[in-house]
Amino acid sequence: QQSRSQSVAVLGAPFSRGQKRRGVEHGPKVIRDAGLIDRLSGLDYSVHDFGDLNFHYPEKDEPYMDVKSPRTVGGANKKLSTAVSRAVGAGHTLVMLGGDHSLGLGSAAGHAQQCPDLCLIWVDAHPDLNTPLTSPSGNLHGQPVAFMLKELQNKVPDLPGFSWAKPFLSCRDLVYIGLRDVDPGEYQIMKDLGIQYFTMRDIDRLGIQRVMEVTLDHLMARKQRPIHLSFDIDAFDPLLAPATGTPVNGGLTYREGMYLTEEIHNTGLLSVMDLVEVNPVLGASDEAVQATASLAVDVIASSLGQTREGAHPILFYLSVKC
Ligand code: HAR
Ligand code: MN
Ligand code: MN
Ligand code: MN
Repeated sequence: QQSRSQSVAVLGAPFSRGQKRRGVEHGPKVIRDAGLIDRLSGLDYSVHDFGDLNFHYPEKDEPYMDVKSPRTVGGANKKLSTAVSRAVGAGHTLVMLGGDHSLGLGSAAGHAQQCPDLCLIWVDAHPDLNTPLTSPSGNLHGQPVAFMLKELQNKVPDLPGFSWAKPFLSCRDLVYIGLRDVDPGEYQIMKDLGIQYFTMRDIDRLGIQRVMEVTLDHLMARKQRPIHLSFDIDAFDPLLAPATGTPVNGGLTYREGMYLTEEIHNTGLLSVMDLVEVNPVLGASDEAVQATASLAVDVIASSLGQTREGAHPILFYLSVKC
């Protein structure tokens, strides 16, 4: 299977104001230091590292109701959306390195500017579907999907800093995988809108093979369309990905993560992916941080075509005649 684009761009978004725990802004650095660029180059892509975005921090950013840092998060996402749109418009397959998951909004919104028919696969322990009114924490990394969905338009108040963010996604074009920590408001929205989702229990019951089959059938039912993969590292079990802000027991195994991403690669439709919520400050040890960052690199490489079967170079001196 060929990927859509032979050129991969990597964009860092060192941003942490969508939640309370500092450190996740160092995600792009530790993921690069774990060898990301070499791994992608080894997959025969031409890799363009666009470096890290530089975010602007307003001096005063009072909460809006309970929602923390709305102008800061809104502004960072606006900037990210412009950068993502430009990279996709230039023909790159884009890898966005977070940062916290509030960045999923800017990334997918920028992608949608170029590809209005995109679909979204959100791999996460959490649906990140709270509205500013249902959020139990006031943290915007638990809310990005609410700002995307057209069906929630009249449920989401105008936050300062978010006037640029117009909903662009239909709830039919979204699938969640890996859920195991869902708030009451999120559950109600998922049920009311009939969003397709697979909890860890569903993965236990069906197996990851069936989950991916149903996911892709659901999203591609009418036609093939570009995929936005938003991968929160906390989808994995905390034993594998300890360096993250909101770990939840009972997550994806390594093999489930690799199968999931292999299947996405095999569609040939991956257009943008996010890898978010790696927080090196929260690792109990250097080994814990390295393990998490290295897992992030494996997820990205697998999404972009690294296989467990081995590479497929044509070694003429070995060619077998039959
Ligand atoms: N659902 C909780 C909230 O809204 C926690 C959500 C966020 N954690 C994340 N995002 N890492 O997936 O605050
Ligand atoms: Mn998330
Ligand atoms: Mn999460
Ligand atoms: Mn391939």
